[in-house]
Amino acid sequence: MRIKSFFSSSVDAALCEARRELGPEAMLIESRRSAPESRRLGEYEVVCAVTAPPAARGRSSNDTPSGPAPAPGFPTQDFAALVERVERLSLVLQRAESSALRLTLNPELAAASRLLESTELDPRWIGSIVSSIENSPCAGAAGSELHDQIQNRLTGLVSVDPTLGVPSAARRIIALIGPPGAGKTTSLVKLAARFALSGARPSLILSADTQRVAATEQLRAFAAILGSAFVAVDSPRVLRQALEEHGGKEWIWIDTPGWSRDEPSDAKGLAELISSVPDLDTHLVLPASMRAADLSATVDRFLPFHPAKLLFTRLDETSCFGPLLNESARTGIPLSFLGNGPQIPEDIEPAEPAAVARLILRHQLGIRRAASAAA
Ligand SMILES: Nc1nc2c(ncn2[C@@H]2O[C@H](COP(=O)(O)OP(=O)(O)OP(=O)(O)O)[C@@H](O)[C@H]2O)c(=O)[nH]1
Ligand SMILES: [Mg+2]
Repeated sequence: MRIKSFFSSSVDAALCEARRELGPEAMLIESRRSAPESRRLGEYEVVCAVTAPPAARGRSSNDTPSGPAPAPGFPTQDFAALVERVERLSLVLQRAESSALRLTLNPELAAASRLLESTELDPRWIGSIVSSIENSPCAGAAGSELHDQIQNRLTGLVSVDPTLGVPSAARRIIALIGPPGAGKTTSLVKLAARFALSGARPSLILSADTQRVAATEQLRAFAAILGSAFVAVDSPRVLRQALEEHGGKEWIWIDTPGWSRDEPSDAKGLAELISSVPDLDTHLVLPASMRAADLSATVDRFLPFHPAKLLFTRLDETSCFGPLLNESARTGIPLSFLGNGPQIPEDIEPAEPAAVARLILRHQLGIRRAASAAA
Protein backbone atom coordinates (compact mmCIF):
# COMPACT_ATOMS: atom_id res chain seq x y z
CA MET A 1 0.00 0.00 0.00
CA ARG A 2 1.23 3.48 -0.85
CA ILE A 3 0.19 6.46 1.28
CA LYS A 4 0.80 10.05 0.27
CA SER A 5 -0.24 13.58 1.28
CA PHE A 6 -1.52 16.14 -1.25
CA PHE A 7 -1.83 19.88 -0.60
CA SER A 8 -4.06 22.41 -2.34
CA SER A 9 -6.27 25.44 -1.80
CA SER A 10 -9.34 23.21 -1.19
CA VAL A 11 -10.05 19.59 -0.21
CA ASP A 12 -11.63 19.01 -3.64
CA ALA A 13 -8.59 20.27 -5.50
CA ALA A 14 -6.23 18.19 -3.34
CA LEU A 15 -8.40 15.11 -3.94
CA CYS A 16 -8.33 15.71 -7.73
CA GLU A 17 -4.56 15.98 -7.58
CA ALA A 18 -4.36 12.69 -5.56
CA ARG A 19 -6.62 10.82 -7.97
CA ARG A 20 -4.67 12.16 -10.95
CA GLU A 21 -1.44 10.81 -9.51
CA LEU A 22 -2.58 7.65 -7.73
CA GLY A 23 -5.51 6.73 -9.94
CA PRO A 24 -9.31 6.78 -9.40
CA GLU A 25 -9.19 4.00 -6.78
CA ALA A 26 -7.09 6.13 -4.41
CA MET A 27 -8.76 6.01 -1.02
CA LEU A 28 -9.11 9.09 1.12
CA ILE A 29 -7.76 8.37 4.60
CA GLU A 30 -7.81 11.82 6.11
CA SER A 31 -8.33 15.45 5.18
CA ARG A 32 -7.54 18.49 7.33
CA ARG A 33 -6.31 22.07 7.30
CA SER A 34 -2.59 22.01 6.66
CA ALA A 35 -0.23 22.41 9.61
CA PRO A 36 1.33 25.94 9.74
CA GLU A 37 4.74 24.65 8.60
CA SER A 38 3.31 23.16 5.39
CA ARG A 39 0.63 25.79 4.72
CA ARG A 40 2.80 27.29 1.96
CA LEU A 41 2.09 24.06 -0.01
CA GLY A 42 -1.66 24.63 0.22
CA GLU A 43 -4.43 25.48 2.71
CA TYR A 44 -5.70 21.86 2.90
CA GLU A 45 -3.99 18.50 3.13
CA VAL A 46 -5.56 15.19 2.11
CA VAL A 47 -3.92 11.84 2.82
CA CYS A 48 -4.70 9.15 0.27
CA ALA A 49 -3.79 5.48 -0.03
CA VAL A 50 -3.60 3.14 -2.97
CA THR A 51 -3.11 -0.62 -2.74
CA ALA A 52 -0.91 -1.13 -5.84
CA PRO A 53 1.81 1.03 -7.45
CA PRO A 54 0.64 2.97 -10.55
CA ALA A 55 2.55 0.67 -12.94
CA ALA A 56 0.58 -2.37 -11.76
CA ARG A 57 -2.76 -0.64 -12.14
CA GLY A 58 -2.85 -0.87 -15.92
CA ARG A 59 -3.76 -4.59 -15.83
CA SER A 60 -7.21 -5.62 -16.92
CA SER A 61 -9.52 -7.26 -14.40
CA ASN A 62 -9.19 -10.49 -16.40
CA ASP A 63 -5.64 -10.81 -15.14
CA THR A 64 -6.78 -11.54 -11.60
CA PRO A 65 -8.93 -14.40 -10.29
CA SER A 66 -12.59 -13.42 -9.74
CA GLY A 67 -12.84 -14.45 -6.06
CA PRO A 68 -10.41 -14.79 -3.16
CA ALA A 69 -8.72 -18.19 -3.33
CA PRO A 70 -5.59 -19.20 -1.46
CA ALA A 71 -2.45 -19.74 -3.52
CA PRO A 72 -1.45 -23.42 -3.82
CA GLY A 73 0.19 -24.50 -0.59
CA PHE A 74 -1.23 -21.53 1.39
CA PRO A 75 -3.07 -22.90 4.48
CA THR A 76 -6.82 -22.23 3.99
CA GLN A 77 -7.30 -21.18 7.61
CA ASP A 78 -4.53 -18.57 7.42
CA PHE A 79 -5.99 -17.33 4.16
CA ALA A 80 -9.47 -16.96 5.68
CA ALA A 81 -7.95 -14.99 8.59
CA LEU A 82 -6.10 -12.80 6.11
CA VAL A 83 -9.29 -12.12 4.13
CA GLU A 84 -11.06 -11.20 7.37
CA ARG A 85 -8.30 -8.76 8.31
CA VAL A 86 -8.38 -7.15 4.88
CA GLU A 87 -12.17 -6.79 5.12
CA ARG A 88 -11.82 -5.15 8.54
CA LEU A 89 -9.15 -2.82 7.21
CA SER A 90 -11.36 -1.89 4.29
CA LEU A 91 -14.18 -1.04 6.74
CA VAL A 92 -11.83 1.20 8.72
CA LEU A 93 -10.77 2.95 5.51
CA GLN A 94 -14.40 3.28 4.42
CA ARG A 95 -15.20 4.99 7.75
CA ALA A 96 -12.14 7.23 7.48
CA GLU A 97 -13.15 8.18 3.95
CA SER A 98 -16.70 8.99 4.94
CA SER A 99 -15.58 11.22 7.79
CA ALA A 100 -12.99 12.91 5.59
CA LEU A 101 -15.51 13.49 2.81
CA ARG A 102 -17.69 15.34 5.29
CA LEU A 103 -15.26 18.22 4.95
CA THR A 104 -16.36 18.61 1.34
CA LEU A 105 -20.07 18.78 2.29
CA ASN A 106 -21.94 21.89 3.28
CA PRO A 107 -21.84 22.31 7.08
CA GLU A 108 -25.52 21.36 7.62
CA LEU A 109 -25.19 18.12 5.63
CA ALA A 110 -21.86 17.33 7.30
CA ALA A 111 -23.48 17.79 10.74
CA ALA A 112 -26.43 15.59 9.69
CA SER A 113 -24.01 12.91 8.48
CA ARG A 114 -22.25 12.96 11.86
CA LEU A 115 -25.56 12.71 13.67
CA LEU A 116 -26.62 9.79 11.47
CA GLU A 117 -23.42 8.04 12.50
CA SER A 118 -24.48 8.34 16.13
CA THR A 119 -27.58 6.27 15.31
CA GLU A 120 -25.17 3.42 14.41
CA LEU A 121 -26.64 3.27 10.95
CA ASP A 122 -24.37 1.40 8.53
CA PRO A 123 -21.93 3.87 6.84
CA ARG A 124 -23.17 2.56 3.47
CA TRP A 125 -26.70 3.84 4.13
CA ILE A 126 -25.41 7.12 5.51
CA GLY A 127 -23.27 7.54 2.38
CA SER A 128 -26.17 6.78 0.07
CA ILE A 129 -28.55 9.17 1.91
CA VAL A 130 -26.01 12.00 2.02
CA SER A 131 -24.91 11.66 -1.60
CA SER A 132 -28.50 11.41 -2.83
CA ILE A 133 -29.28 14.73 -1.08
CA GLU A 134 -26.02 16.28 -2.24
CA ASN A 135 -26.81 15.41 -5.86
CA SER A 136 -30.41 16.61 -5.72
CA PRO A 137 -31.96 20.08 -6.15
CA CYS A 138 -32.30 20.26 -2.34
CA ALA A 139 -28.53 20.04 -1.78
CA GLY A 140 -28.56 23.33 0.14
CA ALA A 141 -31.45 22.34 2.45
CA ALA A 142 -31.02 23.10 6.14
CA GLY A 143 -32.93 22.75 9.42
CA SER A 144 -36.30 21.05 9.23
CA GLU A 145 -36.20 20.86 5.40
CA LEU A 146 -32.98 18.83 5.59
CA HIS A 147 -34.44 16.71 8.37
CA ASP A 148 -37.46 15.88 6.16
CA GLN A 149 -35.22 15.04 3.20
CA ILE A 150 -33.21 12.62 5.35
CA GLN A 151 -36.33 11.11 6.86
CA ASN A 152 -37.88 10.49 3.42
CA ARG A 153 -34.76 8.72 2.20
CA LEU A 154 -34.48 6.67 5.36
CA THR A 155 -38.14 5.66 5.03
CA GLY A 156 -37.39 4.34 1.55
CA LEU A 157 -34.73 2.03 2.95
CA VAL A 158 -36.96 0.36 5.57
CA SER A 159 -38.59 -2.91 4.54
CA VAL A 160 -41.55 -4.17 6.60
CA ASP A 161 -44.04 -7.02 6.57
CA PRO A 162 -46.28 -6.80 9.63
CA THR A 163 -48.38 -9.84 8.71
CA LEU A 164 -48.92 -13.04 10.63
CA GLY A 165 -48.88 -16.45 8.99
CA VAL A 166 -48.55 -17.43 5.35
CA PRO A 167 -51.46 -15.65 3.60
CA SER A 168 -52.15 -18.47 1.11
CA ALA A 169 -52.20 -21.18 3.81
CA ALA A 170 -55.40 -22.71 5.21
CA ARG A 171 -54.50 -21.48 8.69
CA ARG A 172 -52.03 -19.08 10.22
CA ILE A 173 -49.10 -20.80 11.94
CA ILE A 174 -46.59 -18.49 13.59
CA ALA A 175 -43.40 -19.46 15.44
CA LEU A 176 -41.23 -17.14 17.47
CA ILE A 177 -37.55 -18.04 17.68
CA GLY A 178 -34.59 -16.18 19.13
CA PRO A 179 -31.94 -15.98 21.83
CA PRO A 180 -32.79 -16.54 25.53
CA GLY A 181 -34.76 -13.73 27.16
CA ALA A 182 -35.33 -11.86 23.87
CA GLY A 183 -39.05 -11.55 24.58
CA LYS A 184 -40.42 -14.46 22.52
CA THR A 185 -43.10 -15.59 24.98
CA THR A 186 -44.15 -12.04 25.86
CA SER A 187 -44.39 -11.06 22.18
CA LEU A 188 -46.35 -14.21 21.38
CA VAL A 189 -48.93 -13.42 24.06
CA LYS A 190 -49.10 -9.76 23.01
CA LEU A 191 -49.70 -10.73 19.36
CA ALA A 192 -52.11 -13.53 20.14
CA ALA A 193 -54.12 -11.18 22.31
CA ARG A 194 -54.11 -8.15 19.99
CA PHE A 195 -54.17 -9.42 16.45
CA ALA A 196 -55.78 -12.85 16.45
CA LEU A 197 -58.14 -13.07 19.38
CA SER A 198 -59.62 -9.63 18.71
CA GLY A 199 -61.67 -11.43 16.04
CA ALA A 200 -62.40 -14.27 18.51
CA ARG A 201 -61.04 -16.85 16.09
CA PRO A 202 -60.27 -20.31 17.50
CA SER A 203 -56.63 -20.55 18.34
CA LEU A 204 -54.04 -22.91 19.74
CA ILE A 205 -50.85 -22.06 21.60
CA LEU A 206 -48.07 -24.64 21.44
CA SER A 207 -45.13 -24.45 23.79
CA ALA A 208 -41.94 -26.18 22.75
CA ASP A 209 -40.26 -24.78 25.86
CA THR A 210 -40.99 -27.87 27.96
CA GLN A 211 -37.77 -27.96 29.98
CA ARG A 212 -38.89 -25.19 32.32
CA VAL A 213 -42.09 -26.14 34.08
CA ALA A 214 -42.74 -22.62 35.37
CA ALA A 215 -42.44 -21.13 31.84
CA THR A 216 -44.85 -23.75 30.44
CA GLU A 217 -47.37 -23.16 33.22
CA GLN A 218 -47.18 -19.40 32.75
CA LEU A 219 -47.98 -19.72 29.06
CA ARG A 220 -50.75 -22.24 29.83
CA ALA A 221 -52.28 -19.64 32.17
CA PHE A 222 -52.08 -16.93 29.47
CA ALA A 223 -53.71 -19.30 26.97
CA ALA A 224 -56.58 -19.88 29.40
CA ILE A 225 -57.08 -16.11 29.83
CA LEU A 226 -57.09 -15.68 26.04
CA GLY A 227 -59.55 -18.57 25.58
CA SER A 228 -57.01 -20.45 23.52
CA ALA A 229 -56.24 -24.18 23.58
CA PHE A 230 -52.77 -25.07 24.88
CA VAL A 231 -50.45 -28.01 24.27
CA ALA A 232 -46.86 -28.51 25.46
CA VAL A 233 -44.89 -30.23 22.69
CA ASP A 234 -41.57 -31.92 23.26
CA SER A 235 -40.98 -33.48 19.83
CA PRO A 236 -41.88 -32.96 16.17
CA ARG A 237 -44.17 -36.03 16.45
CA VAL A 238 -46.20 -34.53 19.32
CA LEU A 239 -46.31 -31.20 17.48
CA ARG A 240 -47.70 -32.77 14.28
CA GLN A 241 -50.21 -34.70 16.38
CA ALA A 242 -51.36 -31.50 18.11
CA LEU A 243 -51.77 -29.75 14.75
CA GLU A 244 -53.93 -32.63 13.50
CA GLU A 245 -56.02 -32.87 16.66
CA HIS A 246 -56.69 -29.14 16.56
CA GLY A 247 -57.44 -29.07 12.83
CA GLY A 248 -60.25 -26.53 13.39
CA LYS A 249 -58.01 -23.88 14.95
CA GLU A 250 -57.35 -20.96 12.61
CA TRP A 251 -54.42 -19.44 14.50
CA ILE A 252 -51.55 -21.53 15.80
CA TRP A 253 -48.84 -19.88 17.89
CA ILE A 254 -45.59 -21.75 18.59
CA ASP A 255 -43.33 -20.60 21.44
CA THR A 256 -39.79 -21.99 21.34
CA PRO A 257 -37.04 -22.15 23.96
CA GLY A 258 -34.25 -19.58 23.71
CA TRP A 259 -31.26 -20.99 21.91
CA SER A 260 -27.91 -19.59 22.94
CA ARG A 261 -24.51 -19.97 21.29
CA ASP A 262 -23.31 -22.01 24.26
CA GLU A 263 -25.85 -24.78 23.68
CA PRO A 264 -25.21 -26.05 20.14
CA SER A 265 -27.09 -29.31 20.77
CA ASP A 266 -30.38 -27.42 21.27
CA ALA A 267 -30.21 -26.14 17.70
CA LYS A 268 -30.85 -29.62 16.34
CA GLY A 269 -34.10 -29.97 18.30
CA LEU A 270 -35.24 -26.52 17.24
CA ALA A 271 -34.40 -27.19 13.59
CA GLU A 272 -36.32 -30.49 13.64
CA LEU A 273 -39.31 -28.82 15.17
CA ILE A 274 -39.36 -25.87 12.79
CA SER A 275 -38.85 -27.95 9.66
CA SER A 276 -41.67 -30.33 10.60
CA VAL A 277 -44.37 -27.61 10.39
CA PRO A 278 -45.90 -26.77 7.00
CA ASP A 279 -46.66 -23.14 6.04
CA LEU A 280 -44.81 -21.77 9.02
CA ASP A 281 -44.26 -18.03 9.47
CA THR A 282 -41.10 -17.72 11.57
CA HIS A 283 -40.33 -14.43 13.34
CA LEU A 284 -36.83 -14.01 14.74
CA VAL A 285 -37.19 -12.10 18.03
CA LEU A 286 -34.28 -9.79 18.88
CA PRO A 287 -33.69 -7.23 21.63
CA ALA A 288 -33.12 -3.80 20.06
CA SER A 289 -30.91 -2.98 23.04
CA MET A 290 -28.28 -5.54 21.98
CA ARG A 291 -24.88 -4.19 20.87
CA ALA A 292 -24.74 -3.87 17.08
CA ALA A 293 -21.96 -6.46 16.63
CA ASP A 294 -23.70 -8.99 18.92
CA LEU A 295 -26.95 -8.39 17.09
CA SER A 296 -25.37 -9.21 13.71
CA ALA A 297 -23.76 -12.35 15.12
CA THR A 298 -27.09 -13.45 16.66
CA VAL A 299 -29.00 -12.86 13.41
CA ASP A 300 -26.39 -14.89 11.50
CA ARG A 301 -26.69 -17.73 14.00
CA PHE A 302 -30.43 -17.98 13.36
CA LEU A 303 -30.32 -17.64 9.56
CA PRO A 304 -30.23 -21.47 9.07
CA PHE A 305 -33.80 -21.51 10.50
CA HIS A 306 -34.90 -19.29 7.59
CA PRO A 307 -36.73 -16.61 9.58
CA ALA A 308 -39.26 -14.79 7.39
CA LYS A 309 -39.36 -11.67 9.57
CA LEU A 310 -37.44 -9.83 12.28
CA LEU A 311 -39.38 -8.83 15.40
CA PHE A 312 -37.55 -6.36 17.64
CA THR A 313 -38.30 -6.00 21.36
CA ARG A 314 -36.99 -3.71 24.14
CA LEU A 315 -37.22 -0.56 22.02
CA ASP A 316 -37.91 1.17 25.32
CA GLU A 317 -34.42 0.27 26.53
CA THR A 318 -32.34 1.96 23.84
CA SER A 319 -32.15 5.26 21.98
CA CYS A 320 -30.08 3.92 19.12
CA PHE A 321 -32.19 2.35 16.37
CA GLY A 322 -29.90 2.26 13.31
CA PRO A 323 -29.09 -1.46 13.83
CA LEU A 324 -32.76 -2.39 13.23
CA LEU A 325 -32.49 -1.11 9.68
CA ASN A 326 -28.92 -2.44 9.27
CA GLU A 327 -29.93 -6.02 10.08
CA SER A 328 -33.05 -5.97 7.95
CA ALA A 329 -31.22 -4.43 4.97
CA ARG A 330 -28.18 -6.69 5.37
CA THR A 331 -30.22 -9.90 5.41
CA GLY A 332 -33.14 -8.79 3.21
CA ILE A 333 -35.56 -9.90 5.95
CA PRO A 334 -38.36 -7.38 6.66
CA LEU A 335 -39.29 -6.04 10.09
CA SER A 336 -42.61 -7.37 11.39
CA PHE A 337 -43.48 -5.96 14.82
CA LEU A 338 -41.78 -3.75 17.39
CA GLY A 339 -42.10 -4.41 21.14
CA ASN A 340 -41.60 -1.30 23.23
CA GLY A 341 -42.24 -2.39 26.81
CA PRO A 342 -43.17 -5.34 29.00
CA GLN A 343 -46.91 -4.60 29.18
CA ILE A 344 -49.22 -7.21 27.65
CA PRO A 345 -50.85 -6.65 25.21
CA GLU A 346 -50.35 -2.93 24.56
CA ASP A 347 -46.57 -2.68 24.16
CA ILE A 348 -46.27 -3.90 20.57
CA GLU A 349 -46.85 -2.23 17.21
CA PRO A 350 -46.72 -3.35 13.58
CA ALA A 351 -43.51 -2.07 11.95
CA GLU A 352 -44.17 0.83 9.61
CA PRO A 353 -41.42 2.40 7.40
CA ALA A 354 -42.02 6.07 8.25
CA ALA A 355 -42.35 5.27 11.96
CA VAL A 356 -39.07 3.31 11.93
CA ALA A 357 -37.32 6.21 10.15
CA ARG A 358 -38.74 8.65 12.72
CA LEU A 359 -37.54 6.39 15.51
CA ILE A 360 -34.00 6.31 14.10
CA LEU A 361 -33.91 10.09 13.82
CA ARG A 362 -35.88 10.93 16.95
CA HIS A 363 -33.05 11.02 19.44
CA GLN A 364 -30.48 12.51 17.12
CA LEU A 365 -31.72 14.86 14.42
CA GLY A 366 -34.72 15.72 16.59
CA ILE A 367 -32.39 17.45 19.01
CA ARG A 368 -30.78 19.42 16.24
CA ARG A 369 -34.14 20.30 14.76
CA ALA A 370 -35.32 21.67 18.10
CA ALA A 371 -32.05 23.55 18.47
CA SER A 372 -32.28 25.20 15.04
CA ALA A 373 -35.96 26.08 15.65
CA ALA A 374 -34.98 27.77 18.90
CA ALA A 375 -32.09 29.69 17.25
N1 LIG B 1 -38.56 -3.52 28.77
C1 LIG B 1 -39.03 -4.51 28.02
N2 LIG B 1 -39.08 -5.74 28.53
C2 LIG B 1 -39.55 -6.73 27.74
C3 LIG B 1 -39.99 -6.51 26.41
N3 LIG B 1 -40.39 -7.71 25.90
C4 LIG B 1 -40.22 -8.61 26.89
N4 LIG B 1 -39.72 -8.03 27.99
C5 LIG B 1 -39.36 -8.65 29.27
O1 LIG B 1 -38.24 -9.50 29.07
C6 LIG B 1 -38.28 -10.61 29.96
C7 LIG B 1 -38.12 -11.89 29.15
O2 LIG B 1 -39.25 -12.01 28.30
P1 LIG B 1 -39.72 -13.43 27.76
O3 LIG B 1 -40.90 -13.18 26.90
O4 LIG B 1 -39.87 -14.40 28.85
O5 LIG B 1 -38.45 -13.79 26.88
P2 LIG B 1 -38.20 -15.18 26.13
O6 LIG B 1 -37.49 -14.86 24.86
O7 LIG B 1 -39.46 -15.95 26.00
O8 LIG B 1 -37.20 -15.86 27.15
P3 LIG B 1 -36.77 -17.42 27.18
O9 LIG B 1 -38.00 -18.22 26.97
O10 LIG B 1 -36.20 -17.56 28.56
O11 LIG B 1 -35.76 -17.60 26.12
C8 LIG B 1 -39.61 -10.52 30.69
O12 LIG B 1 -39.38 -9.94 31.94
C9 LIG B 1 -40.45 -9.57 29.81
O13 LIG B 1 -41.40 -8.83 30.57
C10 LIG B 1 -39.90 -5.17 25.89
O14 LIG B 1 -40.23 -4.87 24.73
N5 LIG B 1 -39.42 -4.22 26.74
MG1 LIG C 1 -39.97 -17.90 26.62
